[in-house]
Amino acid sequence: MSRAAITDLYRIDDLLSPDERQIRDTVASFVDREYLPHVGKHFRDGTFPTALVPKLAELGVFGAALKGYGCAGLSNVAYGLILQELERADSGLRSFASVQSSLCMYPIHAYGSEAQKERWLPGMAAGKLIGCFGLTEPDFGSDPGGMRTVARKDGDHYVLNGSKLWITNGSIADVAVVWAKVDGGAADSIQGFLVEKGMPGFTAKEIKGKFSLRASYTSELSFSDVRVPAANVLPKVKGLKGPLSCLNHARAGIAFAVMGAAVACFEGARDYALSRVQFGKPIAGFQLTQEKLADMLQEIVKGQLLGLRLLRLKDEHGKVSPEQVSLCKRNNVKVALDIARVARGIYGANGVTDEYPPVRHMLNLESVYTYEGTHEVHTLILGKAITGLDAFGAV
Ligand code: TGC
Ligand code: FAD
Repeated sequence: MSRAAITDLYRIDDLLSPDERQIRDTVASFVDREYLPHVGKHFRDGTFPTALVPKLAELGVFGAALKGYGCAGLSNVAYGLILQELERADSGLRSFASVQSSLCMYPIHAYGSEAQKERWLPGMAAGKLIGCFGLTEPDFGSDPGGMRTVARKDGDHYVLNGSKLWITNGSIADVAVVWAKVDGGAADSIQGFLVEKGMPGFTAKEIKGKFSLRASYTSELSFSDVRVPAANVLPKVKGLKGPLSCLNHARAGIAFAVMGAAVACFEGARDYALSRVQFGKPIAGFQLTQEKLADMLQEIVKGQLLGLRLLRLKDEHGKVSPEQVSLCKRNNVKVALDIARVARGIYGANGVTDEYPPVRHMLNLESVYTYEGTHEVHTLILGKAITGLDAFGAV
């Protein structure tokens, strides 16, 4: 059986349309050719491959599932397949695409004025403008409703003060979708502001020292009396459901995407185990190694089917529920992380170097386990859906 055939043991390919297979294969070839030979150096140097952005745009990657404004208008399944191929290379590349598409273009598309859509979306789809999404703050991560960033109305402007932390793409973004409480209100006053690079009082500083997602820029955003025109407020949504609905969109793609990292680790470990000889035979011939490979493949097949079903539901119904998303994000990120760890072990000492991919994927997936709702947050979202009881807060 060929390598591709064993990875797709359940012929999940047959469940995809010809168009979906074609875009998946196009992005896969691009990643193999343009990024895999260089990803190790980017990870080691802590740099993001900005030169790939316009090329990815040409393939229709950014805002792929959005309609109009220069976006490709593909299915959510196609979008998920694209993300999976980017993730197979590195979660950093996939994070860039997730944030650009689901967390910046999506809110502008769903909640923006016509003028905002015309101004930002075509440039973002073309990869000429970069976006980021500022929700998390130093003291409010899992509990964003407590945020302290505030916007005070002042004539035809809002005056923004506060800070956001751990913001992907922050230091390279042309526009930041920043969520803030308006006029000292509660969580139901939260609105989205399009803060533009260069606005006086707005700074974005890269966070150094990450051992995870090194080939991705993560930043701290600060706002000190930033005067944002009222025309830059997203007019069609108010309250915490604004940012959370964007997360729903992003999490669904990520939940499917992480299977790309799992596939990279599985295929790499299988190849390595077939070629590495100890005690006179390939380590793939030992039963203990075979059990590891069997467990990996089993979880990949299950995760692929789960992710595909989630995105098909999204295509069929136009949306998916938070608990449907949580189940898939919670399962697939955990199994991808487990697979990366086991693959790392199969490579022995070689597995701790960046010459082979598993340790890079393993480190990246630690961030994915935490961002877009931690594993525990998704457990509690499911727990609430199952029992009707909210286990999040103090009350
Ligand atoms: P709660 O009272 O439950 O809800 C407030 C309002 O929001 C609605 N809602 C949702 N709407 C759409 N999608 C969802 N997933 C939603 N979840 C809740 C809800 O119906 C309600 O609406 P309304 O009309 O009644 O006002 O809010 P809560 O304060 O109890 O919080 C719930 C909780 C903990 C689940 C939520 O805050 C949460 O998900 N926390 C995790 C925060 C998080 O995921 N942050 C991610 C930041 S962005 C990021 O990580 C990007 S990583 C880079 C990359 O993607 O590559
Ligand atoms: P905390 O919320 O402080 O959680 C710490 C621990 O406590 C976790 O294990 C958590 O699960 C647990 N915990 C919290 N509450 C509960 C509870 N009720 N019950 C049980 N356990 C609980 N944010 C953005 O807004 N935009 C971005 O672009 C972005 N990009 C990121 C990129 C990277 C590389 C990383 C690492 C993070 C990024 N984030 C971004 C932030 C991310 O969303 C947050 O880190 C995440 O929401 C968790 O918040 P926290 O780190 O403050 O952890």
